[in-house]
This record gives sequence, structure tokens and C-alpha cells, in this order.
Amino acid sequence: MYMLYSARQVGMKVRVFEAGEGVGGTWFWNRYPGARVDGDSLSYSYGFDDALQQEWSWTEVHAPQPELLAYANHVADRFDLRRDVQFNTTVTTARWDDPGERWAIETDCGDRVTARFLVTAVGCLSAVNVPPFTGLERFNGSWYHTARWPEAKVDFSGQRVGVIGTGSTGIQVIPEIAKSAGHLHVFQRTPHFAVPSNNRPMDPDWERKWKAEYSRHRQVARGSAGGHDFGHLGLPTKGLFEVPMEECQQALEQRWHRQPPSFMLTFTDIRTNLEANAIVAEFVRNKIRGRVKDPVTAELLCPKSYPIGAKRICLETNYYETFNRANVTLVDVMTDPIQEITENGVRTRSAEYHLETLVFATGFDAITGPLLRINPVGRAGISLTDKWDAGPRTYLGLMIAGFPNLFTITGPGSPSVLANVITAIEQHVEWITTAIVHMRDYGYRRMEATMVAEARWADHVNEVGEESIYRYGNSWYRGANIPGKPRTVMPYVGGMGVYVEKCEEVAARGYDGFVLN
Ligand code: NA7
Repeated sequence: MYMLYSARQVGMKVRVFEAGEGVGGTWFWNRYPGARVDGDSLSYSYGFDDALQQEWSWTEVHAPQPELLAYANHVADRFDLRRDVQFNTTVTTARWDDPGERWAIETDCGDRVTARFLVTAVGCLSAVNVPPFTGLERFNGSWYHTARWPEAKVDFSGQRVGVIGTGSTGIQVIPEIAKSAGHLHVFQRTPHFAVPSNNRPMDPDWERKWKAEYSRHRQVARGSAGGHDFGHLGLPTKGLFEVPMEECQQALEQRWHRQPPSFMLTFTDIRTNLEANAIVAEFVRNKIRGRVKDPVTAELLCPKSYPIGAKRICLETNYYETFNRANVTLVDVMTDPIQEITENGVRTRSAEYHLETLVFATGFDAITGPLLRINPVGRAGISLTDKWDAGPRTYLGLMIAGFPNLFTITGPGSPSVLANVITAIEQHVEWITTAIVHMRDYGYRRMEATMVAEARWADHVNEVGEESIYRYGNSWYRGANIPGKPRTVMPYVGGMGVYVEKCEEVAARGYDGFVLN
């Protein structure tokens, strides 16, 4: 939506193709009960228009999905965006026509259009992952993926329900389904670390103060590691072992109750020193043990196979207490894997669970998946699937050598999902718009990353990724949730601020590392 707005502002003709029947992307599709944003709403919103950010009010610190969708609709209305969006349309092919210097794009509605520039705004978490379990087609009950949730309310009352997956989504949906289900079976493969969201109604005084300094907060966010202004929370100054253990536990305890949750900011070295990390991980495990009554279930819910932070830390509300309910059973499918879906439910190696409704909270073919499902074909007739056979390679996560005039918003190799994604999106849109205006001003018709610049950036992305804590987790950041997907830390781990500086420097040097002609 911002790319459309921004391209219009500089006088370009734009057509947007959108698979959904409405705007909102993530918040259009993820309508499952309990869906809400993990970041604080005041930051997880557009900053490009001051009147917009001043006039919109959030009811809660972590806005629920219906409110986020209402916001997206408000933005679309306010800037009259819909007239350039073709809904219910999926792009099926995109091919670079080298002599014509244009992209040829086809859709499932039979459109054939050409464009000087193609910008992908397909998101990092839109290619749904339904694991290829045998037998799903035989299942007699109803099944849903959380990111393809129907608009009409799903009634779980009295039903035998199964949820597969305990990532951020599972952790949000499970407590909600448990409230009405007759019995809920939760099929857990890897337990995730989850910390309290401490969600609460928006405090009007806080909102007023934040809005009075909105532009400064946005600026700080863009220069920060994670795309948030966390200045008011107090950034860490000491390593964990620099304070006595009792003080360390007190500091962790204090952060546990803060809003927004900033647990990993207690010490400087939680993500870099595995011994410090182990102390924090044990602190969180003890919290779980304190909340789950059955000790066997509590131990199963305690993550032990990776450091805290190696997989995305989830925010929860009553997640652990849900396992104290008589109508909820945790099934450990790490030791007793799912073998197949039967007519009646889920069969693991040792048992069959009879279910009427099955919910897949099994995530996404993340970051590269949405781009590879379009599979653009570039200059030399090479497709993106071939080019990324061994993992994604981009220059700044913005462009790909061999694919002229193709810009990838939040592409692999940019901070994207490791930052407040709205901050990341706005920075990309502005960089892309400026690049296109630069081309127009200087009479350039094409822009392409060089192989050398791309290789250098991709090596840097890999190096910082492989040095980071993310190397220890079997997460979607690394493609580890999809069988056969190359294992590499896909987002740029170096931090938003460092990345923004690099992008600005490249532009200031006349688009260093790109060929313009
Ligand atoms: P995630 O974080 O990828 O979680 C998916 C969950 O599904 C996770 O617990 C997986 O276990 C589980 N899963 C996936 N495949 C299987 C199979 N085959 N069998 C059993 N369990 C499986 O997706 P979410 O939607 O929760 O969150 C994605 C992001 O969206 C989130 O981080 C936010 O940024 C928003 P695993 O951990 O792989 O063992």
C-alpha cells in the first residue's frame, strides 16, 4: 500500500495485483481467534504521514487482528488506494523481456501486462505451509490453516479439536480454542520459548506523549537494531556475569513484567554468550514450571534443545495455564511423530487421536517462499528457483543480479522479519522510490545489481547469520521448517540501523554496486 502511494506521489502509473479480496496482507489472512501483533501498535504502524499517525488510535498495546485489518482499510480509504488495486488476482508468471526492457506479467485472471518496474510486496510470511502429511484428503472432519482462516466464525463448541504447531501462531490460538472445545489435543514438535505479552488497554496519556514525539520515535526506530524505539525501557549496559546472581535474577524478574516485553534486553550478552543465555533460558523454564501443574507436561513445554532467542520468542497470554485445563492434552510429536492423518484424526507412531476439527498452525515457507511461488525469470532466461537453488542471494535484499528492475520489498538479505517489519517496509519503499526517481532524472532505463556486489553482500549476510544465535535453531529464519529447503539464515542479522546506513551510503555513491544504463 505504501509503495503504491509512494509511486503515485512521484507521478508513476501503478497497478497492484493482490491475491486477497481486500487489503491488509497478513492481517487479511490471519483471522484465527487470538491473532494479534507482537510488537506495540504505536510502533507497528505507518509513519509516512503525520496526519495519519496522529488521527489513528489503538485500543490495546498489542492490537488484535480485526483492529489491524480496520487500520489497513482506513489507510486504503484515506489515500484512495483501491482504485489501483486489482483484488482476487494472483501473479502466476513474471518474465524479463530484455530487448523491450520491461517485465511481462501474467495473472490467474488472464491479465497480461508489461511494466518498466516490478516491485514485489509479497511479504515474508504469506506462503502457507501445510506439511505434506499422508492422508489429509481422507480426513472426515474440517481442517483449517491459521493463515487461511475463514471470515465466518468457526464454532469449536463441544468438539474434539487438534492443533498441530506451537510457534507464535499456535501459542495465540490454543488458549482461545481451549475455551470452547470439548477436548483439545495440542501436537507439539519443538517447544518454543514464550514470555508474557503483558498486553493491556492503551493508556491515553502514554499515547498522547508518544504521539507528541512520533517523528523522533520513528527516527530512532530506523536507526536501532530492531526497528523499535526502546529507549524508554532502558537499553542494557552490562553483561549478565557483571552483576551478582541475585541481582541478575531480580533484573530478569523486573523485565518479565514490563510492557512492552523486553526480556532479551536485560543484559547485553544474552544473544552472544551461551552461558549467559543458559541462565536466562533456565529462568524462563522455571516460570513455565511454576505455571503448569502437571510436572510431566511442564517439562515437555520447556524448550531445552536450543538457546533462547535462536527461534523467534513468542508472546503469550494464558498459554501455559491452558495446559492445566481438564479439556487440554499435550501430545509430544517429537518423540512420537505424526505418521498420517486418518479418516478419524491424527495417528502418531503409538496412538490414534480422534478429532472432528484439525487446525494447522504450521507456519510458512518463509521469506523466499512467496517469491519462489511467482518464480520470476530474469535476463538470461534463468528462473529465481534456479538462481536460489543453494539459498537466496541478493544485493541488500532489494535487488537480484540477473533480474533488472525487479525490487523486492523485505527481500532475503534485508532485516525484514528481524526488525519491526513496518519500519523495514517503509525504508525499502522510500529507497526504491528514490532509486526510480534517480533513474528517471538521469534517463536510465534499467538498474541491476552486479554479481560482485551481490556476492559480497550475500557472503556478509551469511557470515553474520552464521555467527549469530539463529544458527542454533531449527527455525523458519533458516528454512529449517521446510523439508529440502537450503539451510541459511535468510534475514540480515546485522541490525536495522547498520543496514539503513549501508543503503543510504550505496545511494549516495551513485548506486554503488548497481549498473544503471
Ligand atoms: P512457526 O513459527 O513456523 O511455527 C510452526 C509450528 O508448526 C512449529 O511449532 C513447528 O514445529 C510446527 N510444525 C511444522 N511442521 C510440522 C510437522 N510436520 N509436524 C509437527 N509440527 C510441525 O509458524 P507460526 O505461524 O507460528 O509463526 C510464524 C511467524 O508468524 C511468527 O514467528 C511471527 O513472526 C508471525 P518445529 O518448531 O518446526 O519443530
